[in-house]
Amino acid sequence: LELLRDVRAAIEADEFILYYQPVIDLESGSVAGFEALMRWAHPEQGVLTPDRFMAAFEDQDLSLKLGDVAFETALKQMRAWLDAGVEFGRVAVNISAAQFRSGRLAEEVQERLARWGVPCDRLTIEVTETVYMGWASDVVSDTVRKLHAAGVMIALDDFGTGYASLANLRQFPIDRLKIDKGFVQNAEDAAIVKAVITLGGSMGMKVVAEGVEDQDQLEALAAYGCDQVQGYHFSRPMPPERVPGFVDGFV
Ligand code: G
Ligand code: G
Ligand code: MN
Ligand code: NA
Repeated sequence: LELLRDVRAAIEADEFILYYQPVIDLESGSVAGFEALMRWAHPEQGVLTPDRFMAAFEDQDLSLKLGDVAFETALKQMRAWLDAGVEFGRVAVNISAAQFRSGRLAEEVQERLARWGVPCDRLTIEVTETVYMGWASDVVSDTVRKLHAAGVMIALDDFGTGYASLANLRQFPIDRLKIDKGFVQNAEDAAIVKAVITLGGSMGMKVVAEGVEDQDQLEALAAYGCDQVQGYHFSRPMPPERVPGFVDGFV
């Protein structure tokens, strides 16, 4: 309760910011884009990760407010990078279940993109398997369908940790399948990782491996035909001011 009160005050004080983690395209060897990850720039405790304020994402009202902050912050940042000629590719924003509840998320996102003058094809939305399979699947399906039709890319996050089957998921227009880092990091799950990459490819989705921390993991993923990778091996999530330098220095 105290945490929720503090989060509410911190939203008012603009203490929530986004860090950006690069997503690397293995075929071209270039930066495909960045995932935007929320951080709390706490005045006393420093930069906090979401595990320190997870309860806020579970609160309906606060998770809507944080969702607004994430979108506005990401779009403002993309506008600035576009103006400065920074080749950031696409930015992926994580969406929580609460944000679908209004039934107007697709319209809201398109209004925001238009307001900031950011093209739809600069944005990816990440939705977890649990959200797809959870509350009002038809609302989620309808929303992602509209966004996909407008050119926003749709990524299925944390794939393999929930209970969705690929057969269920065929009703959603999914562009990217993100294999959860748990599978990527466990050598015993190599067969699962391989199978997901093959299956994703045959369903017309690009597959992104999360949590790549070392060269061995990277080489295995490349051998399996994984399309894109993300993880500490390339970079931890970074503050936006480090993005232009990362893009310039990445070969
Ligand atoms: O960075 P990491 O500790 O950065 O993030 C932890 C979890 O918090 C991840 O599951 C991530 O998807 C989630 N998360 C990070 N930023 C956001 C956000 O802006 N919105 C939502 N809904 N979840 C987020
Ligand atoms: O949105 P999602 O649940 O996919 O959030 C990604 C989470 O994974 C974030 O907390 C991010 O900081 C974290 N992360 C990104 N790369 C790595 C990595 O290589 N190793 C580990 N342990 N965590 C990572
Ligand atoms: Mn994510
Ligand atoms: Na994930």
